[in-house]
Amino acid sequence: MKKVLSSVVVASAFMASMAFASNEVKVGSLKIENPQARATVPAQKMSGGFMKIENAGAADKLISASSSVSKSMELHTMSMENNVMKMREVKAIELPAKSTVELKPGGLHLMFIDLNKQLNAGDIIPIKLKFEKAGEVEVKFQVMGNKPPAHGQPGHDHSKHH
Ligand SMILES: [Cu+2]
Repeated sequence: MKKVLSSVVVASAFMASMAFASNEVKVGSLKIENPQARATVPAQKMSGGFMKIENAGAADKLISASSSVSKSMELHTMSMENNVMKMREVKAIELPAKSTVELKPGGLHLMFIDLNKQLNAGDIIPIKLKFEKAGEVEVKFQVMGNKPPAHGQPGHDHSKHH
């Protein structure tokens, strides 16, 4: 993470650190921390979004997400089936009372479907999240990730994802 920052946005390191500092959003009894999206290579149509959701109150659910950079967004889970990592869509992401749920690579995640632009490390992508009880909130996701490989080939992370 530090390496990406220093090589890509040396000049705006100060602004980047400010973006990180404000990277925590509260809505109702939920606190959303460290929202991140994964960088893409040109022509890549999907990517993943990750965050940590702390629920200090009663049980809630994340029921949908949307952004202006993709046609739609889905809620996904990933699991091992016959030694192969598989993703599938889930209707909602459960947020049990007084617990923390982490969306992270290899597990639950947001999925950008049909991206209309490339996501570059350092970009800020506003995503609207809708919770059953807490309602709607816009969260700024920071794009993190590897620099696109030299020949426009998908990186190892992406080939695994789809
Ligand atoms: Cu997915």
